[in-house]
Amino acid sequence: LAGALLAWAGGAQAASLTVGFSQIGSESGWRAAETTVTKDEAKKRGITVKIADAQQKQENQIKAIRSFVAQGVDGILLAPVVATGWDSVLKEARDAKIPVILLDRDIDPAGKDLYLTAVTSDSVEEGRVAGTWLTKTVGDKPCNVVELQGTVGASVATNRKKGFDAAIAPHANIKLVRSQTGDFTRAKGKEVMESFIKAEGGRAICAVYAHNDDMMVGAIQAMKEAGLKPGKEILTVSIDAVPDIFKAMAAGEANATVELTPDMAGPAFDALKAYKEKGTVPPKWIQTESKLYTAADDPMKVYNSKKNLGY
Ligand code: GYE
Repeated sequence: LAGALLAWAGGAQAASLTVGFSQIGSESGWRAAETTVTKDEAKKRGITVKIADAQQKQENQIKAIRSFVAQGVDGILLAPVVATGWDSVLKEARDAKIPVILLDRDIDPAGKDLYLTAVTSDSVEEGRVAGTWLTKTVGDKPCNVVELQGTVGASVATNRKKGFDAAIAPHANIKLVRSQTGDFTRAKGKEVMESFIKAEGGRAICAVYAHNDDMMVGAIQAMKEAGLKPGKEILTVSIDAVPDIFKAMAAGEANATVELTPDMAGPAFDALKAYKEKGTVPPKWIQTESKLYTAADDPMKVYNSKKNLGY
């Protein structure tokens, strides 16, 4: 019996996976939730996950990947801070036969054969959903829009701009008057919004589009401090669906958000397990949903339901 138990324990051990996760940092509430969910989803599957926080720097991500390769992990999750500059390090992982799965952001299309699959939303579609909501809400009134972009060079920043621009393009009454990066953080969102208000005059701004909710929360603060009424005088639409934006909606200070699940690791772990254990090759893209919420959707109820999602 002891022998059998030992053999069983040995077998179980051999089957459990060790995965390295090169995380960007904790710039937003969504990102922090993604990290929490990653730990939970690993635990559920008996996977050991090693998380390296890159503090927003690609060079730290490259170092982390090299260290995961040196440790001989079974797989690597990568949330790429920017879209370019991954070729050589991902080739090193491929040479070591360690599958890489992208989480929540893409790399340049040229790098397609350097990763197993990508778990992301359709970030062009997110921008389109946000822009379409705005065109419907504004109707044919003239509307000057300011935009807070995500991190420069991040696939999601490029794409969220692209989708939004495409949605408003046929509407001559809607004009994008200012657009600048707020790096996905509350502090920069607030700072950039303050400069927009100064440059345009608060009353000349009809709507704010932010590539994430955290920047919008900062922008809402800036508008209030300038004596403006976000959600009433100035429309807001952003992306992520973090709990605090629902609080703002409930207070009448925000109008709309596009939801992004923080559970990108769950599907990634499943794909990795199936690949390692059965040789199943996943589709190149595992797409998550993009759902619009507005202040009409019982924001406090949504706020409360977010609590067990890593927030
Ligand atoms: O929307 C934002 C974050 O890459 C999808 O990064 C992610 C984005 C997310 O910091 O809040």
